[in-house]
Amino acid sequence: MIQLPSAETLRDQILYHLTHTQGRGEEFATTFDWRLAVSYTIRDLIVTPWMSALRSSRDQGAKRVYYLSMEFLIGRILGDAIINLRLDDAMDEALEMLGLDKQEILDDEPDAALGNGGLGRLAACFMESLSSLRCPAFGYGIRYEHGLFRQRFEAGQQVETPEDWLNQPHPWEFVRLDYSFTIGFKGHVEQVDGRAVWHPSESVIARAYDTPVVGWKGEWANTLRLWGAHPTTLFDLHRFNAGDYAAAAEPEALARTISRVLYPDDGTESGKELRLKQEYFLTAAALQDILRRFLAEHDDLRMLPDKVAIQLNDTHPAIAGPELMRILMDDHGMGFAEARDIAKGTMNYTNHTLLPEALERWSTWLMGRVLPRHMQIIQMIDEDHRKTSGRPDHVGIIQHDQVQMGELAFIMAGRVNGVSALHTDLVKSTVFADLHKLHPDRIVNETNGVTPRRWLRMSNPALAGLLDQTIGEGWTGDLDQLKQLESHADDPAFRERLRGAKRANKVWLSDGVLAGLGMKVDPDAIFDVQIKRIHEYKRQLLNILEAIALWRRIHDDPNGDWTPRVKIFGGKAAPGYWLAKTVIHLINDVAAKINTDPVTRDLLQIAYPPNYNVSMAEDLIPAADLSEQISTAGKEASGTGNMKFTMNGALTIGTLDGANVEIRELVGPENFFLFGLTTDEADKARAKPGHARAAIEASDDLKAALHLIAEGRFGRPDPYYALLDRTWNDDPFLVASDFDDYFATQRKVDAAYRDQAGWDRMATLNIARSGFFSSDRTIRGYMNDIWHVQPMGL
Ligand code: 26V
Repeated sequence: MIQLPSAETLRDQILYHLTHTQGRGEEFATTFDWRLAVSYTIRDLIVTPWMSALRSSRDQGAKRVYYLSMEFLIGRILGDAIINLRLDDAMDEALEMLGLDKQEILDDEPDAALGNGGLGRLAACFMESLSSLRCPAFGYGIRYEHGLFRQRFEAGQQVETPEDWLNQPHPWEFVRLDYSFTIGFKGHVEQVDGRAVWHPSESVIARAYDTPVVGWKGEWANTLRLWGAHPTTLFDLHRFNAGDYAAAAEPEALARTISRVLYPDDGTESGKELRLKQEYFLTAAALQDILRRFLAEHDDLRMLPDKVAIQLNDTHPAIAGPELMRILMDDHGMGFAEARDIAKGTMNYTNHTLLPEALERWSTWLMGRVLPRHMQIIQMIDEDHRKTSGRPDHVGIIQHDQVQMGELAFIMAGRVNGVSALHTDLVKSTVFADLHKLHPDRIVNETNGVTPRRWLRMSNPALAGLLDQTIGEGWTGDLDQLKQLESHADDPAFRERLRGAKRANKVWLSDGVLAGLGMKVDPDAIFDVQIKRIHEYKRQLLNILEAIALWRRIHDDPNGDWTPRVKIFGGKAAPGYWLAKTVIHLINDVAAKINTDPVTRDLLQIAYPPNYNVSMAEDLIPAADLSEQISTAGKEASGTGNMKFTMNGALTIGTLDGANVEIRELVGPENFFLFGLTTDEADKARAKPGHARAAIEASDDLKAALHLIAEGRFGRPDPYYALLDRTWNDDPFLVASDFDDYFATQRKVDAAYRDQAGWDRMATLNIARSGFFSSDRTIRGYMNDIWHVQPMGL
């Protein structure tokens, strides 16, 4: 057990850091100064378990886990660290003594938005669970100077501006000048005495920036090591002396470009050279660091698989296979087969998407130019696999002059995993069907999870307090204990308190985010929330069309028995994703019309706060009654937002897609609003010519909604013609086919919500049965099935 400091000690430490670290007197201190002083105070308390974790891992020669990810969507750190150290009460007291507003201090921290969406946020939850479970681990990523772009709306349309979180001191990181590695690109390969020698023609320095990630109860902290790119030569002195200052600074500018900005594409493979360089930069730096640490403790590289488990978060770092083989063969003189077996024994790959446009492919030309030696090794790996597996001709890494990174990752991995039961089945039967047949034991499932510390204890103190009082605090570190709530589902007093907690969260959201949009909403209306990246397959279009149809119905019968509803959207579109941007525009246009309609205003409202991010999710999820998980079946690999809503007592309206399937099974089908085609039915429907047109003709509600858009009832219709045309004539994501069932199911939601006791009972059972979706369970699965590592003793 760690010794917790008192409120007085915290206060004194904050004042110490304000003066001596921040260099400010109390009377001059801004919120920013105070926030840094508080952060340094908390950081001091994390450093102790961090150092002892690093020491004991080394002393015990522990096997370590390395999580390689191009994205870590961390959000804010301070509030989460306070919770994990269990200092919330003491800190409240300390800040009160100092006359400071805690919320204002927490809100001053910029989100670390080093990720696009689900894949990056999963990596952040995993880092927290790895520490909570005392699994020795490092996360490796890129220290992007600019995280995911900021989103504004202008005349209803998305406008992107650069994100700038490092434009101020970042108190959580430690720069490690001694851990700097040279990363080469391009150049040529020479054969010297039968060995290949790569002579890169460009190089940059990867410099380590470490952030400790503290686990629940503050007993253990692992390292998130983000690499920043720096020039090998600072500037060109010749050019400087000749007076050409811009040219003199060129080498520096070029090098830094590599860690300058996060690619915001999320699901479209763009084939850009800079992206490939970023991927290799992360991977090569991580591998040099992993081997440096391994060789400091062991001398036989054949032991690598016993001491090192590398997890590739999607194919983005999949160049790790060839890179590790290159080091083993070219630098350590190993033969191909031995190097291959060591690499395969060390590496594992997680697949996060089946969408063909998101599967990474690099032209052999680009790969050969940027990484000439790796291209050779990829060809050797492909040829070796062809010979040893007896595969059919259409299977292989290189197809049509492209390096298919999924195939490369699969072939170089000991284990390949999907992220939900359904997704893993589809991985086996679709993208990797041929490879699965050749390697039937390789693919395993690890259903995603989320950390209950951030997503319940921190973000929903009202519910967390009720849980503590009802079943004790043990659920925070052992989410299965939520099961004990089941016996309270029929207790009216408990349900009353649950409703009170939800209502308080709804009022908080209304007074904060929604009031900020100039909206006044009824906290007793259903809060219906869809927050995620804007993507065709996620079907925000289905949701907004339902809103239009409902609006029309209310108009036809304004005195009908309607259940008031506030629909809330949040999410960004990739800057080049035209269709997604059109959907954003449509949602805003429809909102502008409906929200000012005196006839329906009290029954239906639409809110779309801009710049959705982790912090906004923390405000929205606890206030949600209804969670929209309405992707076309077979398209959402897992979803993790769906799990957060369930834990926070929202009910789900959803399709049989991703982890929705498991959520529904666990909470019980009677406590889940299911609609829509299954994966098989969707595939069949899509194959029928004219499927969308037929569905639209058969649905008065949908037809009317589409006509209202085309008639210009929500502003000028011309921006929407192409979208409407696609919905009528193509509709690959089956918005039309699923519409009527969705609309009808929403009316069931309306009815269910009016039965308060019934709704609260369902909400209680959703919470009680959500324990499975803790990322602690997921990480235990990876530890047992994939990494073969044990939690460390203290
Ligand atoms: C792909 C690309 C392609 C190159 C440009 C940048 C970029 C960035 C991200 C991606 C992959 C997106 C895949 C992804 O985020 N998948 C999501 O993973 C979640 C965690 O497993 C899962 O819950 C979501 O269902 C799945 O969509």
